[in-house]
Amino acid sequence: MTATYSLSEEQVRFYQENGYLQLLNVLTADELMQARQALDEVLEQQLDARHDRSEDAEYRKIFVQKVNLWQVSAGMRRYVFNTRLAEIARQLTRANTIRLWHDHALIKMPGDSKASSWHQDIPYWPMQEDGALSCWMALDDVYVENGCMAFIPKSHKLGRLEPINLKAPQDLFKLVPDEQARTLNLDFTPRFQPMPAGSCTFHDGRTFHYAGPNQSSKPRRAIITIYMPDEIHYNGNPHIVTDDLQLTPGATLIGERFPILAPKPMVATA
Ligand SMILES: O=C(O)CCC(=O)C(=O)O
Repeated sequence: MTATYSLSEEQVRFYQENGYLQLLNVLTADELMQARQALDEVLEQQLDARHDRSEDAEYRKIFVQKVNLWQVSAGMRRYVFNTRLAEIARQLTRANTIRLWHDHALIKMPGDSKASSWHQDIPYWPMQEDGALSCWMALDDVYVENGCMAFIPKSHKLGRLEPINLKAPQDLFKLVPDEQARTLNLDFTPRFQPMPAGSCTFHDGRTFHYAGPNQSSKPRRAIITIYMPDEIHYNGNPHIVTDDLQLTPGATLIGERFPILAPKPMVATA
């Protein structure tokens, strides 16, 4: 997984302006097959509470969520350490270095499926700075009816709002100050992101996003890799990924639990 993905300056600008970007067919057919296989194998395993967030039946209607699978599966580690994806994250954020925050698999099961309500990610992450971003990789073809992602362009410019309770949805849009919406000229029409398997979207942790219920007859599988640009500091809030680390507020999120996935490129010297 080393070949680079050629990103245009226009795509980088689109991401910076709108807070998300869709990229089609980023994985090769082999990489897609390996990622599906790795995920399906890990779903057979009994995972402890540090890796399994789907113990609650109501939550499972939204999605089955498994966290930091790179730590429990060689195949998932190969996927998460994909330098091509991390390098895209580095370019989109214009960062020097990209580190892993965590990965998670979100599987929307068919049947009694619920929407992933409109939310931002950053309010749930214990980070002092903004800028962390997600790569949402479709392992199945996704479309509106099985729960593809949707975004609100430019909503990242609103900054951090209050965290929404995903199980008892509040209306995220009610939290938006009218004046800010006017100043930013926000258009709240959702931009749905249907795409074939092996394609992905990147979104900033502040961008409003949503996925509808899975109304198809098959699971909708996605692997999300969350990247941190440059130095991000711990803000002291609880989180499944940091709870066992006894970090002090202000600590930099570095070290083997937050590995560098895209290093600062070497500058050629004369
Ligand atoms: O996949 C979903 O249903 C929601 C994804 C999401 O909220 C995220 O990747 O932050």
